[in-house]
Amino acid sequence: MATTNIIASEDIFMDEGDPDTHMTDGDKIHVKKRDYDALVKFSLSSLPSGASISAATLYLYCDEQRGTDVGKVYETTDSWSEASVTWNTAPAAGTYKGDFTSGTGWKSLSITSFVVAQFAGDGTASFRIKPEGIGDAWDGQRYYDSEQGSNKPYLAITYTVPINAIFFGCNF
Ligand SMILES: [Ca+2]
Ligand SMILES: [Ca+2]
Repeated sequence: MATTNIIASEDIFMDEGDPDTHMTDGDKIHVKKRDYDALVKFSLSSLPSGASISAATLYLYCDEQRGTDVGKVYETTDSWSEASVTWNTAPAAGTYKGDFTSGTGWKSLSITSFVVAQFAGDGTASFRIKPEGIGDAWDGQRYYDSEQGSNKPYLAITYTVPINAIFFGCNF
């Protein structure tokens, strides 16, 4: 059994009210009822091939809670870049994974089955995080992104590498 923390490779937020403008990367990432969604991407390439993932948990650090709205986490696709994505070019939210809790501090959500599928598939896992509601309010959460000096978004992964995979990986 091994554990590893994988820091986000890309993270950014988009503004529905300014849908063709790219938000400044390196700012903290927001989900706000009016009008922000966030994207976070992780490369799974540092995991050994043949690894069997038994648990994967998404962590983001919330430093601002407005109102009671929390971030709702959805699977999404990987064809976006923190250097250029806008609201209008961002991938749509896919399957809903669950909610973060309200309040500041580390937020976490178990996303094991999605990470297992992405590791077996294209090797990259992306999430779109949306506010709980829509409407004329700034309610929501703000998180550190990976350009910040600390508290970066990460995946905590627990895995095993089968003995036969280790042996067959060697050149005897
Ligand atoms: Ca970023
Ligand atoms: Ca993917």
